[in-house]
Order: sequence, then C-alpha cells, then structure tokens
Amino acid sequence: MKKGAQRLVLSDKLGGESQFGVFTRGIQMPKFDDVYFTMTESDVLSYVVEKAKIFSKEEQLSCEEIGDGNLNYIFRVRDAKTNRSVIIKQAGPFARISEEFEVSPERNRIEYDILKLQNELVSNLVPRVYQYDPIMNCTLMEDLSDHLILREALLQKKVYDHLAEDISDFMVGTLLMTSDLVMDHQAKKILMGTFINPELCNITEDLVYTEPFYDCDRNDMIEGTKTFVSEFIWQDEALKLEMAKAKFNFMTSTQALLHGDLHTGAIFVKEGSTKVIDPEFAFYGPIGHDVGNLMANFLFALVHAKVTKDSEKDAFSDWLKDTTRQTLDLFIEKFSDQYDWAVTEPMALVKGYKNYYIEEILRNTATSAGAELCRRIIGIAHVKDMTAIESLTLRAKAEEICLRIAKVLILEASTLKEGRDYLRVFDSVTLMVLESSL
Ligand code: SR1
Ligand code: MG
Repeated sequence: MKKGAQRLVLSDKLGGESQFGVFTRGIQMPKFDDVYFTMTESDVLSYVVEKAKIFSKEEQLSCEEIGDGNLNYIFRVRDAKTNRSVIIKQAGPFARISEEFEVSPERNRIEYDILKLQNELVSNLVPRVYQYDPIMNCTLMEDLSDHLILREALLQKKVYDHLAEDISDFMVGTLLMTSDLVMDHQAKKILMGTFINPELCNITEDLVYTEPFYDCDRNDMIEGTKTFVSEFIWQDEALKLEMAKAKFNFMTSTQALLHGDLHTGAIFVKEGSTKVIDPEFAFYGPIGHDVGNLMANFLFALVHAKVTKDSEKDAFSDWLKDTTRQTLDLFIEKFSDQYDWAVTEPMALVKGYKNYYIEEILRNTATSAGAELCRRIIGIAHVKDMTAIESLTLRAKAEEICLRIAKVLILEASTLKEGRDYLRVFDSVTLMVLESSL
C-alpha cells in the first residue's frame, strides 16, 4: 500500500484538518507531521519555518513554484534579506503530465537516497541535498537557479566547453562504480533492494519500450508524422523485434545503478559547472539505457539546430557535434581506464572480458538511443527541441530525420562503436531527407 494514501485514509477516519493543524482523535498535530498533502506556495512558506526549520519567521521569505517537468512540484524559497535560497521538491500522487499515471509519492525517497549516493561518487556534478521528509514526500536541496537547463541552453545555442568531460565523468563515476565490476557483489545486491523502483520503471517500459511501436491510444503525434510512423515504424517487424529485445534487457539487466532518465532536461549547466538532477527513475538496469538516452537527446538538439539553421551560429553546431562525439568517446575511454584500476573481480579481469562488456554497453546504447528518439516523437512525453519548431511542415521534417536516425541506431546497433558513428548517421540522414525536400 502507498504510504501517503494509507495515512490519508487513517486520518480521514480519525480526525480532520484545520488551518492550525491536523486533529487526530482530538489531539492537535503540527500541520506537516501527520498527513501527506500536496503543498501550495503558502504551505511551503510555513513548511520551511515550522517543519524544516531552515528559515525563521523573521526572514523576508518568498516562494515560487518553478517546476515545468512531467511529474513533480518544485518550489524555490528565497530570503530577500540574505538572498539565501533553497529548493523544495515534492512528489505528487499523480504525474503532472497526466493523471493516468498514478505514482506513489514515496519515489521522492529514491531520489533523496540516490542524490546522497551520487554526492559521494561525483560530488561536484550533482546538487547538494539537505533534508528528506518521508511524511510530506519532499526533499530540500541546493538551489541551482544560476544554472540553465541544458535543453534550454542548447535551444539558445549556448556553448559549454566542459560539458563532454563533465557528463562522461558523471556516467563513469555513477555507472562503473555501482556495478558488479567494482562493488562487492553482496553489497550491490543489497543496494539493488534500496532502489527497486517498480512504478517508474513501469512508466519507462510502457512509454519508451512499448507504446511508440504500435498504434497506442496514448500516443500523440502531429498529423504529418503519424502518416510516416504508421508505415516506417509500425510495419517494420525487424525493428519491433529489436525493441522487444531491448525492453526485456531493460527489465532484466542489473548492470549498474542508473540515473534512469538522463536527458538534457535533467542537466543544469553554467560556465564551468554541470549538475545532473532529477534521478527519481533510478534503478539497477542496463548501462546503455542512460548513455543512449543522453546520445538521443544530443541528436534532438542537433536536428533542431540543423532545421532551424542560422548561418551565424554554425560554430554552435560544430561545437554540439564535437560534444556529442566526445561524450561517447570520453565515456568509453574513461570507463576503460577506470576498469583497469578499479575492477578487482577476477573473472572480469579475464582477457577479452572488458572489451566484451564495453561492446555490449555500446550496442545497448544505440538501441536505447533509438527508442528514446522514437518515444519523444510518437509518445505522450515530447521534447521542446521538436515542439518549439513552429512550422508544422518543418517539424514533420525534423521528426522524420529523428525517426530515420532511430531506425539505423536500432537495426545497426552493433556498428555504432564510437562518437563519430552517430555523427555519420546524423549527417547521412539529414542530407538525404533535406535534399529530397528541396
Ligand atoms: C509520466 S512521466 C513522462 C516522462 O517524464 C519523465 O521525465 C520521464 O522521461 C517519463 O518518461
Ligand atoms: Mg524528470
């Protein structure tokens, strides 16, 4: 039974709520100590003083709900006198994108636990976390308002020279280091228990690895794309077979503790700093799911830049291509180097095993990247890289490019061995689609 729901039922039976707090059998309980509820901005102002005790009544506090994600409520509280600020992230009982997705607010515990672990593994690349509240299902964390969400930054054609280094460090630091290659196997199995995440995994199994590949009611496409998808994706039995394999790999592989939703909307950037946020989809799964997710989202940004081409911004596209290529190449290089000093498991040191392991990651990376490209176009959860293209004709072109790239990644996954292979596919598909439309 879901924690929040259970408490709601109990308290409904035993008491009620007033503006002063919750009454349970005639005893007044402090407002935030008993019953979970989704907070408003004004609740959060009381919460940070009365429950979290990180601000006092004397401060000049303001609170703003700043979230625009699919799932949670994000509040920023700031003290005007000192400019001190904090983020309160609260999980609601439903996804914001659609109430069809009922998800236990307890997922906030997973997010807090993994952020604490990531603060040990890659402390400079994640926000600091201060408190977790298992009643209100919220976490207090560092305010990164001086950073920009990477997806937005890429749409604004901003350049960050440190990005490929940082994000490859994040992936190697969190993935290799939580795998059986490095961890004590029993400790790893216990950690897997902490991060069993069935509800959010179920969302990914449905939205990423299933629904885009048939005419599912929940899919949501522009007309021009739907005609293309009906034949190009839904009629392709070879592609669907590869996606069936990928789905079962996602459900059964326990290689490493993944971020689980590693797209450019889950990365904050500013000059000299990269912070990966939003790891509530974390679970033990196949490494390629994280790496592929990121590669797909770089490809979305590349396609956006290509179709909205502005000749004065050619330097941006060159940088983004380099970053896409380097992210994968640096990931492979660092994973391989750190394997040599961090891996102690004797069978993982058998000659040839490292290459076999990395090759499997790369195959899964290509397939997962293909799935992410398809699902953001065909499915319910879109990306601004596509939706921000105002002309529907141009958007359909951009989406066709992404879907054609996806198909090559899925059907030729074993040929995608390094960063330049992704650029080769991007270049040849864009050339073919854009030339044919001239
Ligand atoms: C119902 S949640 C839809 C999507 O938003 C999240 O960020 C994940 O990417 C999920 O698939
Ligand atoms: Mg998210």
